[in-house]
Order: sequence, then structure tokens, then C-alpha cells
Amino acid sequence: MGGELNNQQDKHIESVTLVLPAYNESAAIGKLVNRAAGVLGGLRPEWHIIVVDDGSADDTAAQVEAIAAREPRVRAVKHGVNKGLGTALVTGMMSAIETDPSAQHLVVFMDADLTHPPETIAEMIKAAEDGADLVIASRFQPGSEQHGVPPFRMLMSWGARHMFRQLLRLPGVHDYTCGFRGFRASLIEAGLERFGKHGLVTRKGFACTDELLVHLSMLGPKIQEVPFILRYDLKPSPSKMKLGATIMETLKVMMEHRRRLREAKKNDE
Ligand SMILES: Nc1nc2c(ncn2[C@@H]2O[C@H](COP(=O)(O)OP(=O)(O)O)[C@@H](O)[C@H]2O)c(=O)[nH]1
Ligand SMILES: [Mg+2]
Repeated sequence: MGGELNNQQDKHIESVTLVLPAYNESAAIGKLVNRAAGVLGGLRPEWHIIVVDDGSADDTAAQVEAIAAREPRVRAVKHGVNKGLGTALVTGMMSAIETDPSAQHLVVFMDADLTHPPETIAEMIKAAEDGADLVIASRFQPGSEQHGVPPFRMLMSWGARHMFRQLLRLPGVHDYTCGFRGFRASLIEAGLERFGKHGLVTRKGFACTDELLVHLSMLGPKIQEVPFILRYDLKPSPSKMKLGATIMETLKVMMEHRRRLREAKKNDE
């Protein structure tokens, strides 16, 4: 069967691609891409930034294209219409691994709203070189901080954290719902092979983030968290998360995964 992960690979990270899913992020995107380009350039000579512009109605794509005209390592991949964060994640993953699906290529996903510091990518590379296949920038590690997060959002992430830990308990994982993560390209490729392009992420909305994690966890990757400082106070535009839909979809992801684990256990017996 395809979709197997080779855990015996060389752990060195040679190249990094940062994928930024963006929907109407004109207030943040230009500033963020320039800052991230500076950070990545200081980390590895081989780096790329891909902005997945998901049918934005503002000049998000135009700002990225202006930067790309002078920096060929930056590019925009555009959806003609808004297809949702889940579809944008898949587009970003496929574009990122197209030319380099190797284990030495780290693909990092991050919000495009200035709340996730690209400087944390240095720690993510270190964690990968220590052996991780999947690195989570976590809000729940010693050294993590959260600034400016509205109380209801704090409650939601706290609730999701405890429910995921009760129901699924992935070793080493405390933060199941943050979109700031690094994946070896080889893990993404194995995930796409195992679940298919339409099966790795089926949720169109924000629960896609949790779904991607639980699906990839089935391939047995080594997962490690690094702390980061969430600067929600710097967010220049309102959140695009639909609260009610995200809660419902997240519960579905948890239940589906529990069912899958139970069936797998039954088949083993
Ligand atoms: N491609 C794509 N990205 C989206 C969509 N909705 C939100 N995003 C991006 O997903 C990230 C998370 O959204 P954000 O508003 O920051 O959510 P929050 O940080 O959870 O409040 C940001 O980079 C958004 O631009 C969408 O429909 N498509
Ligand atoms: Mg955000």
C-alpha cells in the first residue's frame, strides 16, 4: 500500500517553503511576506514563499505579485473564487511539494494575518532536525504566550485542547487547532497517497486544520511542539472564522477519527 512514511530518513532540513493561505489579507500580506522573506533568507539558502490567494476581493494577490516580480522565490497561487481554507491548504501542500517532495524539505503553514511570528520557523527547523516529521508551533508549551485573544476564543481553544486530549491523545500534542505547523514534504506526500487529494482534507472550513493533523497522525510521524508567541493583538482585520460552524465541524472530526481508530483496533483483533 502507498502512503507509508519512512522514519529512517536523513533528518537534515535543506529547504523551507512557507505557505500562507490568505483571504482578504491586504492589510497584512505585503508586510508579512517581506518580513518572512528576510527570516527565511537568514535560515536556509533554499527557500520559497507561496501565498494561496483564495479568491480575495481586495489586492492581496496584487501585493504578492508585486513582490514576486523582484523576488522569484515568492509566488501567488490563485483560486478564481473563494473555496475555503481546507481547499487552500490542499492547493498549498500540492504546490509546495511539486518540485521537492523529499524529507529534507520542510513545508510550514502559517496564518497570513501577522499574528504568527515567522521567526519561530528557526525553532521548527531545529525540532525537525532533532527528528520530528511534524512540528507544531504551540500555544500550550512552557514559553508560549498569547496576546490579545478574545475571551471566547481562549475558551474555545482551551475546550478543543482538552477534548482532543481526552478523545484522541496524540503523543506530544497539546495544540490540535493552531494552523502554524511545519511538515516534512515526504509526510505530506505520504498523506496525499494514503488519503487521496480529496480525502486528506475534507473539511472546507477551519476544522480542516484539526482534520489534517489527525489524518497525518495515522502515518506514525514523530510530532514535536515548539512554543510560540501568538500576537492576536497585531491582527489588522477581523477573524474569518465562523465560530458555530467550526465548533460543529471540529466535533465531527473528533468523532470520525475515534470511529476510525476503534475500527482499526477491531480489525487488528
Ligand atoms: N485560502 C483561504 N484562507 C482563508 C480563508 N478564510 C481564512 N483564511 C486564512 O486563514 C488564516 C486564518 O484566518 P484568521 O482570520 O486569521 O483566523 P483566526 O486567526 O483563527 O482568527 C488567515 O491567513 C486567513 O487569511 C479562506 O476562505 N480561504
Ligand atoms: Mg489568524
